[in-house]
Amino acid sequence: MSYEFLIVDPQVEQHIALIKLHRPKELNALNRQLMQELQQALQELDEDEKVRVIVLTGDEKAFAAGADIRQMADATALDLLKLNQFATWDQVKKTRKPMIAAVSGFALGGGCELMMHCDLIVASETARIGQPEIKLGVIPGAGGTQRLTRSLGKALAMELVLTGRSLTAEEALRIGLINKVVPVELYLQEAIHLAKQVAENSPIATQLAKESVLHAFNTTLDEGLHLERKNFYLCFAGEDQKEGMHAFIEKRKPVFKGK
Ligand code: DAK
Repeated sequence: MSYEFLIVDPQVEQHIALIKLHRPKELNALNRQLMQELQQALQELDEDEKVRVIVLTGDEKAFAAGADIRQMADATALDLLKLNQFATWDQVKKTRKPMIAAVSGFALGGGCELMMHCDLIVASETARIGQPEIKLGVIPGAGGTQRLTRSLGKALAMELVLTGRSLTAEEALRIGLINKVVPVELYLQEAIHLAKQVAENSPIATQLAKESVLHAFNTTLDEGLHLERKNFYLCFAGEDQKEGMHAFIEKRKPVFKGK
């Protein structure tokens, strides 16, 4: 499958796929076609048994500077309702495999929201992260008000959403929005390195772990504990759990097959 606004490598390393947003002149602004292509690529990679982890990146200057303002500027509320753009974002949300964002430069508006859909985030020192929608007369539309509040609490989320100011990578790291900051020449390499650590583990367990952690944002403690327990039991349905535990007992490295 070839794409106009994405570069996809389903095997950048063993078990690791790379999706690069590729609309460089517009700072990877997320127009409708790009989002449809992303939906398609994520769906294919999520179904590809060889892929265990997906790394999502842009380029040095921008991860993504937000949804395409030119495409939205003259839309009416009914246009947006009919276009139902949330459908493409839903695919990002429902991707079961762990996703790692490798972020450099601008991650603004929809770009910040796309970054927050990822499970781990590695940023370059140049990253600028924020929700500037308020300066355009609107509010975040792809989860920004909810995900920032759940990650950072009310005070910081309010400040970012009401002022539109962006965070440096260091600040984002300090407040726990992202996982790592590295020099710009290393951000993609570091994200792939992190992906390799995840990909060494059982893909069944990593998917169940992802589902369980994300559930915590959406439910009561008792409900979350209930799902965790069920997912723990489910790990015992496959060979990977036997391999992991017997490898420990036999003092060797486990080889997980995703079975
Ligand atoms: N949309 C369209 N074009 C953009 C863009 C964007 N978001 N960001 C940058 N560009 C374009 C610029 O127009 C410019 O194009 P030309 O003029 O050269 O043709 C080119 O990219 C380079 O940008 P600049 O010349 O502005 O570059 P600078 O380095 O001077 O400034 C900047 C970089 C990132 C500070 C600046 O470009 C900027 O402020 N960009 C806009 C950032 C922003 O406000 N982002 C939030 C957009 S609203 C939804 C899902 C998601 C959303 C909404 C609904 N549904 C599912 C319904 C999300 C909404 C948003 O993200």
